[in-house]
Amino acid sequence: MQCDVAALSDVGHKRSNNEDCFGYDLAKKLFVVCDGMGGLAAGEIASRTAVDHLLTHYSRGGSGTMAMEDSLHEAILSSNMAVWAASQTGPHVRGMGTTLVAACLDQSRIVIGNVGDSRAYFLRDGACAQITQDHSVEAERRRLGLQEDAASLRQFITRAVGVAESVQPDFFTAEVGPGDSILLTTDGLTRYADAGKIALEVNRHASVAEACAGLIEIAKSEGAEDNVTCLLLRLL
Ligand SMILES: [Mn+2]
Repeated sequence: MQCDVAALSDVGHKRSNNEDCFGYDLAKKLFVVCDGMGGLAAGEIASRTAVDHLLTHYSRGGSGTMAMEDSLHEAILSSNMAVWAASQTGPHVRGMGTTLVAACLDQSRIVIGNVGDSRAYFLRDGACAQITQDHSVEAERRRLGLQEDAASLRQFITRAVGVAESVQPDFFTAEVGPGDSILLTTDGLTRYADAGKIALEVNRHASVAEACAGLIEIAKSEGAEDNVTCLLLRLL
């Protein structure tokens, strides 16, 4: 299946550096967005390391959806080891980590893998739905039916790539067809735009590049307290 892709990242209005990172490989049909964390430049190193490593180490073995999920799983575990190993090289990078949301495609199916609170959304026929579940204190308490405590908890993520020797991604699989779109994005957008707002913005634009720019503009018009990144994929 052929696809159009566009991606944009913006430092936002409050941060001095951009710890978000994206990458894709159209030949492998692999797309990824990461949001790094750690002191000084460590967050940037973590997210860049994870993106680069995933793109390099993802290779489809076998055929079928399970093989695609297995390949993505292996590549995420490998990225985790790369960030973890890098974090052991000195005090300036100790404890660094990153969220990761990745999508890979074959002829008719998409597999999404995620760690942390960067998200994948699925858009079809003008509607938009969140696919991934955040690994954050706030989201996990809500899933347990507990009262939402405070926005102050929102920033705490419960899983990240590179903070330990092992990591547990979640996976989601869907049948996809021409006209469907997938958005990979960081919390720098999702704190300002829910699925309805994302659908409205994406549907306003004919091109994926303009839609990405429009989504970034929503975050910037709302204050853009964090880095914001969008990767939008449209199936042809
Ligand atoms: Mn962020």
